[in-house]
Amino acid sequence: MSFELPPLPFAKDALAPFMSAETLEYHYGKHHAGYVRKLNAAVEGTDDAGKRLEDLIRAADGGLLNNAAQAWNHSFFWRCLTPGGGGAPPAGDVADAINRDFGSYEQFKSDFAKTCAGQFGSGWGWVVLDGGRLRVMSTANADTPLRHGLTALATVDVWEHAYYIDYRNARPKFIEAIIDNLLNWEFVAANLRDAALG
Ligand code: MN3
Repeated sequence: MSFELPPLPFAKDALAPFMSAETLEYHYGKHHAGYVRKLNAAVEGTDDAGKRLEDLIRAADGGLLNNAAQAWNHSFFWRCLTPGGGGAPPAGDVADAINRDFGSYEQFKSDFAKTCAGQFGSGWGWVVLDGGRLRVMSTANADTPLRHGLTALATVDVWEHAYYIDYRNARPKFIEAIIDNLLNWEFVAANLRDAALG
């Protein structure tokens, strides 16, 4: 296996009731694992097998790109979640950047939730660093900020498989639950620091 399915950074039942163990059994154990399996099948015996996943995503296209990007997006997504997370970020660089670029945490939350909910069909909502400023955006299907020269700081998976077990069709409720209860601000802060260091 060239590319590995990273272990979840929390126990499968640690995010309940906001994200159930059953959702993680399917979302991580079937969907994410499936993208990694298909990616490995596609690169087996090729030069791509030895590449860094990020480099592969920047250069790939077609089905290879879709599986590589989904592998990366999901690994990133799990790290954006933590039990006891969410709500306004603690005082520090992330809180300062949110106030600078959105005016307030409440405005940020509203913009991020709307952007995530408004993605038509499958995709991802993102907080990205774009020219030194934070902004929110969404991408369709497997598309990822890496492909647009942007640095991802946080994401919410808004494919139906992310929320259908726990929230049925209520995508906005799922998004609000993540933003209020699970968002891992320490991981966001680390991403912002890494970007500043280049
Ligand atoms: Mn997913």
